[in-house]
Order: sequence, then structure tokens, then C-alpha cells
Amino acid sequence: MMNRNFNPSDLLAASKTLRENKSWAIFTHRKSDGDAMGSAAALFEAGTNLGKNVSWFSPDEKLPEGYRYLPHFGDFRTCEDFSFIDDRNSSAQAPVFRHWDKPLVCYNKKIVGASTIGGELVRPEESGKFEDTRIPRLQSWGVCQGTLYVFLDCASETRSVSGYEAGKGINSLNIDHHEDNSLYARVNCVDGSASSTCEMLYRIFDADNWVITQRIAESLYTGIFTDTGGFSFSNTSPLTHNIAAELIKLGVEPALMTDRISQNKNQADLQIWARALSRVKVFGEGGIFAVSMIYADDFRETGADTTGTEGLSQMFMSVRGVKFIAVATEYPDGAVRLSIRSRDGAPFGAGEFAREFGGGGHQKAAGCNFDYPAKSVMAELESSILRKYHECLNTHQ
Ligand SMILES: [Mn+2]
Repeated sequence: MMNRNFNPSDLLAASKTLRENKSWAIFTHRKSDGDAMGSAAALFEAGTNLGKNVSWFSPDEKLPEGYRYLPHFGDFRTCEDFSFIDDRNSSAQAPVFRHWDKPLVCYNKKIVGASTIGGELVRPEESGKFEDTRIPRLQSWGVCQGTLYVFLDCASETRSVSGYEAGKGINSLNIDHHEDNSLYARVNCVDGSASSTCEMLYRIFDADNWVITQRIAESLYTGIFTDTGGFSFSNTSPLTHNIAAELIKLGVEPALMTDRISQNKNQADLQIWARALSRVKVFGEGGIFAVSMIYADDFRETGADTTGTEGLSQMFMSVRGVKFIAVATEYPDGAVRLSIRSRDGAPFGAGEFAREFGGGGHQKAAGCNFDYPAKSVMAELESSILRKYHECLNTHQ
């Protein structure tokens, strides 16, 4: 599912959509990174300056503490299992907060409560009888009829919100730079050649003369810096540097930003990194592959939380000769997720590998779930990589 060619008019269309709507609910992806948070913070601040009613949701329970300097860090709301259901009797889908004991249904035409009884969702016609104090709370966050759902840095809707399906009348905007973005929103502004979602957001603001304050500039710089590995990855273009230069003119201090972004570890984080580093296995012809693993026990024993591993996978790319790495993380709930990186000269890209397991991402940075019991993950990962490697060798012969 490659995105269609990006058209520069998409920038103005995105700006127009944002300007036309009074209420924005921003969604970012699971496992928040600097680009997801930087773009959300920048858009939140820009919206506030325009007098919009803005809210921000992600499936994460908490954000990485290192980014606390971003504006609106504290306005983030967790939306684990925030999902859209398709109600046949309504012209629009409804977002549901399933992680609350009683789910909330919010329709475009009217707002009603609903509840689960014995696990079954009560139909909307019955649901009016529920009085739910959370509805005003949801409304106070700005999620109400006509709210614009803005997806930032999400290649697919399911990275942020489960059950969302495109084309069902949802007032939605998708701003992203993943080349495998499935263009799931009503308005899509996706350029796979952009370094970051923050770069896309800058181009949208610039195209329609938005006021970019220092706080917005610092947020945008954060996402551009982190997604380009400090302007070192191959996604760094002349335009990326030009935008960074504009942001510096707007008040960003590069040395301060680098300290803020890179000084984001605590003792427990280093201890969990040490465990992952100690388990590294380099293999394949000439040592082109590396894998490692973090177990749920590592989080318990070190006291690190799951946000403490951001940047770890890039560390493995510093091994001489390595072209492709995968780091498996067993989360406290038992799910195992791969963080995958590749560089030029790898027999297959990170994104291509991730898609075989139902994941996604960029050609050189991607992720997927890996459904094996934790104790066999390292062996299964190595054999999956070698199997894929041999397939590639055979097709190229
Ligand atoms: Mn990104």
C-alpha cells in the first residue's frame, strides 16, 4: 500500500482543514517518539494560539519523561483502546473509550452514553438511559460533535486507534511521512520523502503563513532532530536543513535542544540498556545481522519503564559491518514487539521485514509484533532473518 504521489496542494488542503474546524483531537502512535510528541506539541500550541479547542490522545499510558520540556506535555491523555465503532443507525462512526469501565459513545449528531453488560455493547437506542458523568468530561476535552480527528506520524490508523476505518464519514486529517501510509483519513497530507512529521507540519504552517512561535519551533525541531538521528540519517535532505535553519532563526538553540533530547536517560534506563547490549548476537555472512532482547523481568528488576528503551535499537547499528538489526522487547503484559533498523546495502529493508509480520514503518526503521513465547524469541528471530536472507539470495540468483 504505497501512498500516491504527494501533491504540494495537499499542504494547503491540510491547513484549510485545520483552520475550518474549531475542535481538534490529535492522535499519535503507540510508543511515542520525538516526532510523534514534537508534532503533537507543535500542533497543540498552534491550535491554542488560533483559539481552537485542542486535545491530544495516544495509546501509551505515559509519555517518555525526557520530553517534558515540550509544550502541552501535561495535556496528553491516554487512549488505550480508544476505538471507533460503526453504528449502522448513525451516519457517522463513534469513538469509544473502552478502557473505562463503561464505554462512552460519542455520535456526530447527538451524544449518548452506552455501557457493556456482560461484555456486550448496548445498542445506541437503549443507551440513552445511561447517565454518564464522563460525557461532559469528554466534551470538556473538546471531543464532541464535529471534532476533527488529526492523526500525526501514524502510518496506519490502527497504530493509534483500534477499529478505525476510513471512509465512514469521520472528519479526519492524516499528516505523516511514512511511505507505506494507507491514506486512511478524509484529508491526507503524506509525503514519504519528508524526514519527519514535524517537517510536514512546518511545510503546512509555512504554506499558509501560520505564526510559528519559539515554542512551536522547538517542538518541530525536536521531531526533525530525533527522526533524522541528529541530521545523520539518509532521510536528511537539503530541505530538512533549510527548515532547521528557519527554526533556528525563530529562536531554537541547537545546543540546548541537543542536550534536552540526548540527556533523557536515568540509571534504570542505562541498566536495561546494559542487559540488552549484553545479549547481542551478531550473525550472518560477514556479521551483517544483529539481534537482541529485553525481557519483562528486566523492566521489573531494573525499575526502568518501557519508554526508557527509546534509541536503543539505533545503538546496535554502531556494530561494524551490521546492516540490519532487530531488538525484541517483551512488554510487562507479555506482548513481544520488534524494533527493526536497516541501512543501505542490507539484503532487505526494515519495513519489508516488518510487513511480513503484519507490522509497518519506513524502509529503514520499522516495527511489528512477534508472536513467540519470550524464551524462544531470540532463536525464532535469528531463523526468521536467515530464512528471509536465503529467500533474497535465491531470487537474486
Ligand atoms: Mn516520524
